Amino acid sequence: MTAKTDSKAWKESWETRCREAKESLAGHATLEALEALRLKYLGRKGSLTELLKTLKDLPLEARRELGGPANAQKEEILGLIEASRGSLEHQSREREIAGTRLDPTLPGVPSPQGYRHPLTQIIAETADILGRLGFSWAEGPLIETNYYNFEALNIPAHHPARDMFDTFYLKLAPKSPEAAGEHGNLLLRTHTSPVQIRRMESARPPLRIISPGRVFRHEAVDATHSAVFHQVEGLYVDHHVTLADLKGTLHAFMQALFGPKTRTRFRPSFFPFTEPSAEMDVQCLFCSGSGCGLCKRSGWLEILGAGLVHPNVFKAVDYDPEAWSGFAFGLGIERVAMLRWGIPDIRMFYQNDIRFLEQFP
Ligand code: FA5
Repeated sequence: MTAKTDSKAWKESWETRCREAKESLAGHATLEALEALRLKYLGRKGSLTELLKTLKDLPLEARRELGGPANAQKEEILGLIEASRGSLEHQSREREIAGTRLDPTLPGVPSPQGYRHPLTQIIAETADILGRLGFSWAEGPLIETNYYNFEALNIPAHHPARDMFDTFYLKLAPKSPEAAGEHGNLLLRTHTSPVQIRRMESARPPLRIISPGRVFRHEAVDATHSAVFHQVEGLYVDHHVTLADLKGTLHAFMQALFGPKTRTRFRPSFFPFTEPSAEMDVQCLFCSGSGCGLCKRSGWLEILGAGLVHPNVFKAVDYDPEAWSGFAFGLGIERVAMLRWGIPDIRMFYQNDIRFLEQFP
């Protein structure tokens, strides 16, 4: 046999097998049958694969002539197989869906739900109540300067009143030459009262603000004291603001927070930035005032400090103390939450125990 007849025979054989493969492809009905066809023709030992391997034995000219079209036909058949596979898989999925009965009345799979932290809830509630009384939200930095935390609030350096606040001082490198003046002068704010100064510096009276936030004190932790806790500051400045305005506002605030039957009392106290100053206690809800461990047998729990803004504070922000008067208060958020829900120990708020947090949906 000549090389020419060899090539011709190869070509005929190839075309016959390709035709056969295409015809069989048209008749198959299942994915298994399709796979069997693929193996029969184009598997490692498939008839087309085997024949293609013999192409190399043909003369160069025949290889050139037949190689390209043969590979193109092989790719075409592979393409047809893949298209059939796609359509068979689609049909099989459709059959599966059609055969499944969907019951929309079955209960869903419950997904775990998070809750707002009890302290966040109390802050939102105080903002809501005081918002209705005309107070708007203000914020200040947690890292403060001596000036805002103490001096502008009428607590000069070396004044014994600084002992009221056990302070965390910071040693930070100044960020810029302008900030260098503050170097060694920074601290974690011990109360939210510095926001009073910041706000009065940037706005003219009358004004009415609340400022909730975190405060820090270097003090021993026990059931009612924490080194990190939250306060809500309130400040009202206008003409002719009196102690009666303060009492009336706090009374309305406490009734809204704890309910109309709640008993509160106003005690004289001392804060350098208010004159006169007072503290407010709420009757202990654990023992109804008869005395227990939480209220230290007194029947009352202190929740806020307050008073009329001291004239020196007005002078520090360039408000005329003859023309303006005001009241301010600072409420302990943890104490409110403890009273509200009967929580016996302040440390529970910070332990992130899910069994505790789940109780405040
Ligand atoms: C102050 O911090 C004043 N800045 C409040 C104030 C504001 C007075 C404006 C006058 C005018 P005092 O240190 O008493 O005051 O704290 C206020 C409230 O924060 C307390 O009544 C108490 O409810 C809460 N509190 C104080 N220390 C702690 C603590 N260690 N842990 C939890 N709550 C605390």
